[in-house]
Amino acid sequence: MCGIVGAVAQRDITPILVEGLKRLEYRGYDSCGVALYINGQLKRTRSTQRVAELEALIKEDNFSGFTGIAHTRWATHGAPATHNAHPHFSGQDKGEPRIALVHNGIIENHDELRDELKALGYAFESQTDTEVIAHLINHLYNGDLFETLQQAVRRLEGAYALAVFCRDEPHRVVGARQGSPLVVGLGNNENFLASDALALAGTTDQIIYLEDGDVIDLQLSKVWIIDSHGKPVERRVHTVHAHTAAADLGPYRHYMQKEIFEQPRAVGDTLQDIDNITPDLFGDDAYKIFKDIDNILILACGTSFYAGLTAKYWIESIARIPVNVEIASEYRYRDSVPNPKSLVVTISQSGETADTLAALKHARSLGMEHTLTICNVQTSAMVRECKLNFITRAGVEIGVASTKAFTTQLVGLFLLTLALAQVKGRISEEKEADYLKQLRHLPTAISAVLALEPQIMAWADRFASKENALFLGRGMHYPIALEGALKLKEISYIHAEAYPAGELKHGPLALVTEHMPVVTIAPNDELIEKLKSNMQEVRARGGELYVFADNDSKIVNSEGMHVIRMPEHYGKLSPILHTIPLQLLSYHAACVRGTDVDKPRNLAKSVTVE
Ligand code: HGA
Repeated sequence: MCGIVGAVAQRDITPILVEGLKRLEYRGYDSCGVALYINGQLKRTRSTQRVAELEALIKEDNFSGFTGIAHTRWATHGAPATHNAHPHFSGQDKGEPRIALVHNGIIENHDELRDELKALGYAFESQTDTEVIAHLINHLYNGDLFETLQQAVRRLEGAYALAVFCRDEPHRVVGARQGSPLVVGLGNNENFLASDALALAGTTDQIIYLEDGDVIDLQLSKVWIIDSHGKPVERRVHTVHAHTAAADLGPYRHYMQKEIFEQPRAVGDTLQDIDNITPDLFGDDAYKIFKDIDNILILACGTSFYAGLTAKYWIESIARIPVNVEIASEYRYRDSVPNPKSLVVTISQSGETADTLAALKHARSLGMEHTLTICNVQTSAMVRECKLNFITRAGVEIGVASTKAFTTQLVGLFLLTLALAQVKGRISEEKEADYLKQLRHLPTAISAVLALEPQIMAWADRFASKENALFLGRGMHYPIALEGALKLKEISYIHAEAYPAGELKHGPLALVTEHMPVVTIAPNDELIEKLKSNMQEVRARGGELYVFADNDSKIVNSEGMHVIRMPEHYGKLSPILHTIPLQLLSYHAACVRGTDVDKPRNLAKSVTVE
């Protein structure tokens, strides 16, 4: 999702701004722009094309400057059009703008502020919520931009990361953070702001992670932070070895395909250094906290929510602790009954998912202090906000549709299951050792499933002409069916729904005709006979079944029943293996349909707005 880069330096910063935007591009955006201080004036260029086009425009206009800000926008208020793209200007009274501003997030009281500013004579060029902040700052401006921003943010409701500069103070960029990520990059007589340290890779590795409520003053040789109480504050400087987002595609056509094939490595890395199961894998206090809790509340969104649903089956069956899994954006706004003995588990690839962060804060405000996150980014807000954590080692995920982040989350959640079972005395040493052995074998087992790609491609050809699909699973494979349907929707735009197979007859069977492909996850577990009956119900209505069956499950190809054989049944870890063919099916169906696989329409990576 949208990105911010800002800089004050004594050299031309346009290449740094453009490079920063390019590094954030993979997150999805619909327009971009840059503003610079050039010869006493603020100049900007904006585009609804890619950052490469913006770069060309910058060259064409011969733009260069020492101070500036840049943005990739994922529209929330106002269409993705040039006049809505950031940076926004204010103070054009004498023809020359005074304030330039970029914003990530949503200002909830923008209507009220707009009315107020209109009454003061401000004219609005855009339909964005952002433009009100630019005019508000211009209206309050007293010659000191930092002081002005501190005053301005007091009027804002909602979420924001801001970078602002002013024609009258050319060696200064100021910023603020509330609910949307923002970092400072420290240089030698130059300083930077960005929505993610990744944007500054190659420019500086000295990073300060700002906290909610921080307002920041960035000058050439000074960085000054005021916290939410208005007090000056020192924040720790981290040395961040940021990885290059624009990683090589290698032999792959898309990042998504590359990331699907990286899963043996990602799962292997996530398990690296784990010699035995111990609560310490989640932090020093984990033993004490796991002892104290009597239930679990998992909060997440999208694919991470489905990882949470899978974990419910594992935890309740192995650790015998009751689990509730909730969509973060629902939980944060509903009346719930808090239990201080809950372990609140958040799951987020980026660790910056706005809804999940807000849900976590909500849970804490209700007195639930035991918090744990499963996250792919060590330096994220989620990791900072939770007492315990488990960092997956998927590596940077560039494809918007999550693949390796999901399977490594499942690995983290299975380890959590075992650690909880151990602390609660609900698992024998032998069983624990047995599960650990299966986990260690996962990379090899995943590689064997990846080898099925050619067969899955043949199925994808037939899928590509469909507009609807059903996914069926039972038990702990039902969340995997949900994830499979989500993946197909996201990247191929084929409408897909997932059901627990036993639910078919309660409604969705009405949709089944010879035109409806029905993808079925059929592991050889205790539910297989029930599932076979559900499959017959589909066949009896002419539905075409595409079945992923374990080698030992005795389901054979027949008319209307296409079967791909997976390796032998993988016990409790089977959901991880059954995820892989569904990823490949969606990926290849999308390729046949010619969609933009890594940047599906309307979607963005790291969903940092509500
Ligand atoms: N609300 C602003 C910024 C959107 C944003 O943060 N996108 O990721 C707008 O619509 O321009």
